[in-house]
Amino acid sequence: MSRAWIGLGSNLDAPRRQIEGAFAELEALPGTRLEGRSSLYSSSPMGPADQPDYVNAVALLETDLAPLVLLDALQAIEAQHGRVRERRWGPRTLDLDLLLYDERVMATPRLTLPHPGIGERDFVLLPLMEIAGDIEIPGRGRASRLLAQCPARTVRRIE
Ligand code: A4P
Ligand code: MG
Repeated sequence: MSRAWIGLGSNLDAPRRQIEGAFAELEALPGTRLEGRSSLYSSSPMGPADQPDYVNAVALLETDLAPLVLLDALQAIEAQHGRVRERRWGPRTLDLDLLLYDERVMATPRLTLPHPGIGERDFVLLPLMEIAGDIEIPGRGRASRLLAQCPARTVRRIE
């Protein structure tokens, strides 16, 4: 079994419900257990400002699925939530990012590990640290140090 950390985000169509539904769907993936889930967090949008605030959270999975198979599964869940890809960093019903997969480091056209944005995003690092503690991000350093260096700090816990 491998450990995979998933970042969840939504800012359309009842974001909290989208995130709650996604936790249930992650739990139902084949060969996979939902081992942990953070609280829900709210944050101002990174990127275009003319979009609603986001709800973000992080899940820990124990899984038999290989990284690319897991990515396929995450994208299938996004599609079920009616995700439409328009502009970069634009609003979305559900975004599922594969943040970390064991200590794997890779950069391919479809998958980069760790997720390239992980180190600059308070809305990823804070929920991650809630359930992972001061985890080491391969090639980047400790989560607490990355969080201290984050440019904007708008994230807050909502439940
Ligand atoms: N991809 C490569 N590596 C990964 C990985 N580790 N996990 C590829 C997931 N996908 C990965 O992603 C584009 C492609 O990245 C995928 O096809 C996959 O093969 P996408 O989700 O289709 O595109 P995107 O999400 O629109 O673009 P991008 O740059 O990935 O956006 P992000 O990074 O997901 O950011 N503000 C707040 N406050 N909270 C948010 O959650 N999210 C975004 C989206 C913008 N602003 C936000 C938030
Ligand atoms: Mg994404």
